[in-house]
Amino acid sequence: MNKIAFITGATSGIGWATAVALAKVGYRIIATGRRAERLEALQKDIDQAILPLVFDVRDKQAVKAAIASLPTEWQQIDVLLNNAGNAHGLAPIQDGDELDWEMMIDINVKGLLYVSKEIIPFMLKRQAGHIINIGSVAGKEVYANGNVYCASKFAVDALTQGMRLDLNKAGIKVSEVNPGLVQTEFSEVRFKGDKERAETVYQGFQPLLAEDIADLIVFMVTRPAHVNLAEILILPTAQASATTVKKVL
Ligand code: NDP
Ligand code: 8X3
Repeated sequence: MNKIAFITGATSGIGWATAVALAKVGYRIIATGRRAERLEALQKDIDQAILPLVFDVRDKQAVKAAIASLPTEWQQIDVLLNNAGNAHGLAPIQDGDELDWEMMIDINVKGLLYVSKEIIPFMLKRQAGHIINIGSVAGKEVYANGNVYCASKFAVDALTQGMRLDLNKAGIKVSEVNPGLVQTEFSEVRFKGDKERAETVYQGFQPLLAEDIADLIVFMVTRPAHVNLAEILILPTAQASATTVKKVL
C-alpha cells in the first residue's frame, strides 16, 4: 500500500495513536503539531519514515507554508485527520476567560478550516480522499461549564455536514468521530497543567484509550470505496451521556 494520511495533533493522544495505527496498516504519515521533539519521538514509534510538519493551526500563513512545502511524492493525501484541538478551561459563561474562548475557536474551528482549505485541492485533483473530523460527544450535547468548548465542537459537527454536502460530487468521503471521555493530555491542557485535577476526570471508571479511537479510524478508512461511516459516537461503556458516567468508587 502506498497511501498517505495527514494527521493534525499527532504529538499526543488520539493523533499519536492514530499515526501509529495507520502506519501499521501501511500508511505513510504526515505528522503535524507544534512540539517538534514529540514528532521526533513519534518517528521512533513507527517503522517507516514519517514526514513531520511543525506548525500552529491558528497561524493561517504557517499552515499554508507548511502544506505548500510538501514534496510532490507526499501530496497524494488519501486521509486527512482533523484532530488538533483541546478544551481550555471549564467555567460558567459569566466567568469565562476570553483568551480561552479565542484559543478554542481559533484551534478547534478555524484551524480545522485552514488545514482543510489547503488539503482539499489535492483531493479535488484526484477526485478522491477521506476527511475525518474529530468532533466530540460535547458537539452533540452541551454540559454545564462546557459552553465555548461545546460550541466549538457543535461547529465541527456543522462543518462536517457542510463539507460532506460540498465535497460529495467530487467523490471525497467526509466523516466525523465523536468520542466521549478518552484519557489523553486533554484534561491536563483544559486545567492548565494541573495533573492531579486532570486525573480525577478519569477516576472510578475505565475511560477510552487513544488506541480505541485509532482502531476505529483504521476500520473507517479500510471500508470499501462505496462505504462511508459518516458519523460515529464512541463512548466508554461506563458513559451514557456527556455527563452520565457510572463510577465505581
Ligand atoms: P491531547 O491534548 O492529547 O492532544 C491534542 C493535540 O492537538 C496535540 O497533538 C496538540 O499538539 C494538538 N494541538 C493543540 N493545539 C494546537 C495548535 N494550536 N496547533 C497545532 N496543534 C495543536 O488531546 P486529545 O488527543 O484527547 O485530543 C485530540 C482531539 O480529540 C481534540 O480535537 C479533542 O477536542 C478531541 N476529543 C478529545 C476527547 C477526550 O476526552 N480526550 C473526547 C472527544 C474529543 P501540540 O500541543 O504539539 O501543538
Ligand atoms: C472531550 C470530551 O466530555 O471532556 O470532548 O468534553 S468532554
